[in-house]
Parts: sequence; structure tokens; C-alpha cells
Amino acid sequence: PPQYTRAGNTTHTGEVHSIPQDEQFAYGTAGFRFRAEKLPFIVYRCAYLASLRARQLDSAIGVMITASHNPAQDNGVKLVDPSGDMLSSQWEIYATEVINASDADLTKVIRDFEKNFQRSSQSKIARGLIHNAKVVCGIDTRVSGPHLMEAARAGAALFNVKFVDIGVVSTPMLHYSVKSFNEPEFADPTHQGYYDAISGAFKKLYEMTQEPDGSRYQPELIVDCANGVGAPRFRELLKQIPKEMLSIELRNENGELNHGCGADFVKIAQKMPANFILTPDAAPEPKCASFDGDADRILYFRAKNGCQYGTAELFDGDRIAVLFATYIKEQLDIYTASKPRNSLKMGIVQTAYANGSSTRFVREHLKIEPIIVPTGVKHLHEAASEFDIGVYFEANGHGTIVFSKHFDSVVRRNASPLVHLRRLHLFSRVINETVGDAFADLLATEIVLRHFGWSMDDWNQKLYQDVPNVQIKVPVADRSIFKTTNAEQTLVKPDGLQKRIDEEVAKYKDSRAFIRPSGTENIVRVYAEADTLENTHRLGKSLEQVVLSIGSA
Ligand code: G16
Repeated sequence: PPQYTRAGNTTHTGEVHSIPQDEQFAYGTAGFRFRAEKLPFIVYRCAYLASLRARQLDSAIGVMITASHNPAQDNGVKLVDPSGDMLSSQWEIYATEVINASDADLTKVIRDFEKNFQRSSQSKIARGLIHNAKVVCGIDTRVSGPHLMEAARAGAALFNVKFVDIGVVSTPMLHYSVKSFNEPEFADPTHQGYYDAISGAFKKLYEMTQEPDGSRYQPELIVDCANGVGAPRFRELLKQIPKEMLSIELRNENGELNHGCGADFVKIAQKMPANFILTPDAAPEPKCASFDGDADRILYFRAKNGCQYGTAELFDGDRIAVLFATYIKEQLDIYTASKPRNSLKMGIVQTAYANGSSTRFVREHLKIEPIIVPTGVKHLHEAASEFDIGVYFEANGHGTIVFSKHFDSVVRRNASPLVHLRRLHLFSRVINETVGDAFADLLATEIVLRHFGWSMDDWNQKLYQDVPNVQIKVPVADRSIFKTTNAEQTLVKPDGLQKRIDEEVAKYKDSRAFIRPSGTENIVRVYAEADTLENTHRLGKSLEQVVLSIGSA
């Protein structure tokens, strides 16, 4: 249809926002993500590709329409593979080719794809073997969402593949549904199926978790929903969980999406989100957590004592990962003591943003060498899949745990009488292993804190102390000129820039820093650590100047 061509690209307000025939778009850290007016023709072509892949694999393929932590006027689209993982990297290349074709070239590009991929599907169709091909599509709460859902429906119809609209969902719910459609024994592929599976495992694990004597665990929590999809969907999930188990108050449910709130804001600003600032005489804010706009990230935080008013103390993705790994290691150690030939291996995957102290703790106390990969869940997920229990988290709160087939056969398939194996089994079901999930990670965090009997103070003090760190977003005219290597920790382009970074870093004690282009926003990110907060800010500022000297927006 003409409204989904580059020339006729029509926005949700009905205006035609033409896209130049030669404008190029990159599949970024998390799919295509731009101002919403650019998206209709992109979503249409992506859904068409999803239908092609669905037929090729005779499976459900996911299309998630969201721009997650970006501002409300943006939107985006990403494709999800049959097991609920991110799209395979080969198909990212196909997607890029199809999106970047001009209107005139599209038919030829499509015909070539169909020739390549339809052959096997056609013979299956002829033999009546295509039963499960479908495109499963979800949206977040952005106003442009319903219009883009229609673009996706039209794209999937091009190839005559069944279209399943699962409505307004968190990104992890879409991933979970795709896996459930393809593996019916995993869960019922409905919102309720997801709530039941995760809350059911939580309640069972809660019942068998004994709080230790002298426990300082508190089941009260205030959640910042980023004014996003987390608000309605988490409210529904919480209906399944008795208040005596977990008492949660939701805030930031209906305001402007991600504005002054949400996990990305709290992490980067290291500030309390809107509606969490206390009057000076109010009682201290208790345990708090923050979701991002599509609820695939979570951070814990609380007001930081003795600091500038409104400063937040973060319990970020690194601290959640270490908490999970400490719990799992405890269960594995008990198992190994009774079964010395235990062959279950746990690994931990981080990115360059991981706080240096967390990496040291994992190495020295958990005796695991962390694997450092480039930003983006697809990289972390892939590296974590090498282990029986692969814990992966980005510092920004995006993370989960993946489990191997070997884990399935040792832990999940045997109804073991051993309590630590039953704990591991249920814990693996509270977790959403398809992708980082704010709801599932919150429930898993609460279980582990209760198991150890830890307050926020305990969680902070018994593991490690964060080294001071800062992250700065620097707007640039063209972020594509910045090229990195070494898991994004070294700049290879523009020439000479890495030398200038090294010179700045050398001025401070215990320092570390890097610069990388964002894959979701038109900015370059500066990350710096140093011995004191003051020095960290100085180093960050000087690196910001280094970027600006190359050319700002
Ligand atoms: C997405 C990705 C994350 C990544 C984040 C920022 O998160 O899924 O893996 O850390 O973008 O990426 P970048 O630094 O390249 O901008 P979300 O929550 O926005 O989907």
C-alpha cells in the first residue's frame, strides 16, 4: 500500500512524511529506532521479513514496536527469533538491505529474498507442512504504537502469514509469548500465561525460602514505572502475588514517558526520579526500583544520605548480577559437596560499563573470570549461552540468566529431593530466560534478598563498594565516524582520539574510561571511573571536550 512506501510514508496523525529514496538506516543496538514519523515504512518492511522468516522456519516470529528508554516521540522495531532470542545476526543484514532499498528497487530485493528462502518453504507448503508460521506483534504505550501495529499487519499480510496482535505489552512479554507459541509446554502464549508462569514459580520458591534468624529483609518496595507499559502490566502481574509476600507501591504510571524518571534517567543522572524527591523532614525513602519505558531493564535505588539533595544511591545491573550469581553459587557449592563430579558451569557476562569493583568481586570472590562483550543484549545473550547457567547484565539494568540443555536434564527434568536443586529449578522459572525482564528480575531479586535476610544496607555492604563513575551523553553531528574495538573500550577512529583519551586517563588514580557511539540515540557516550567522585567528574568532562573538539551536533 502507498502509505507504507518511502514516498507515501504516512504517520499516525495522517500526515505524509516522505523518506528520501536514498536515506540509509542502520539496525542498531536494539533494532531500528528513530523519530516515530520515520517508522511506518520500516515497520511494514520488517513485518514482511518476519513473515518470510516465520514461513521459512514454520514458527512464530516476534515484532516488537518500542523505543524503550528513548523519549515519547521516538519509536522503533525489533524482530524476535523463535526461541524468544534476538534476531540472528545474518537476518539483521537482510533487514538492513530490505529497509534501505528505494521504493523502485524494493520489488527486486524482495524477489531475490523470496527466491532464496521460499524454495524450502514452498515444498513444505505443498506437503501441508506449514502449520505454525505466524507473526506475533506487540506495542508499548507510545501514541504512535497502534498505527505502527497496522503497518506490521499489512507487512505480514504481503506474504499471507497469520498475524497475532498481542496488544500493549512489555518487550520481555513479547519475547516470552514468541517462545510460548513455539514451545507450548513452556507457557500459555497469553498475558495470563506469562503472569501465571512467573508468579507461580515465585510463590513456590517463596514458600520454600526460609528467612535466616535476624533477617533484615523488608518486603516493601516502591517502583518507578517510567510512565510506561510497566505500570499496567506489572499491576496485573502483582494481582497474582499476596501482599504479605510482597508489598509494592507503583509510581510514575501516567505522566510523560521516560521524562525525568525511569531506569535510564536514574542510572545516568544518578538522581531520584520525579515523584520520589522527599521533603527534607519526611521519613527516608525505603527500597525503590525503577523500570524503563518497555520494562526490560530494572535498577534498585534509594536516597543517598549525606549527599546533595535528590542524589540516588544505585543498586544497578552489576549489583543485581552479583546478587544472583552469589545465590546460584551457594546452591551449586552445596550440590558439588554432595556430588563432586557436578558438571554444571556458571559464567558471568558484562560490558565495559560494568563497575570495576563488580568485575573484581566476580573474579576474586566468586572465582569466575567475567566475559566482557560489546553493548547490546544480543552480544551478552550469545556469550552467556556458552554456560549451563549464564548470568548476563548490563550496568544499566538490562539482563537475565540463560540455562543450557544440560541444566535442563540435571535440574529441571529431575524432580530432585535435594532442596538446593529444587531452588535452582524454581529460580530458573522465576527468571525470564528469553531476555532481560524488569518484572521477573524484581521478583528474583526479592527472593534472593529474603533468602539471605538482607536489607538494602546489607546488599550494599556485603558485596563490594562501587568505584565512583560517570556517564555523559554528548550530542554529535555524525556518530558513525566513531569506530571502536576491544569490546568497545578502544577507539580506532577518528585517528589519534584514543591517544588523547589515554593521556586524560593517565592524569587520575585508579581510572578507566572509554568513548563509544550509541546504537540507539544520536549521541556518543563517555564513561569514566576514577578514585574520587570529583576526579571522575573532571575526567568525564575532559573527555566530553575531546569529543566536542571533533565536531558537535
Ligand atoms: C538498548 C539495548 C541495550 C543497550 C541500550 C543502550 O536498551 O537493548 O542492550 O544497553 O539500548 O544502547 P546504546 O548505548 O547503544 O545506546 P533499551 O532498553 O533502550 O532497549
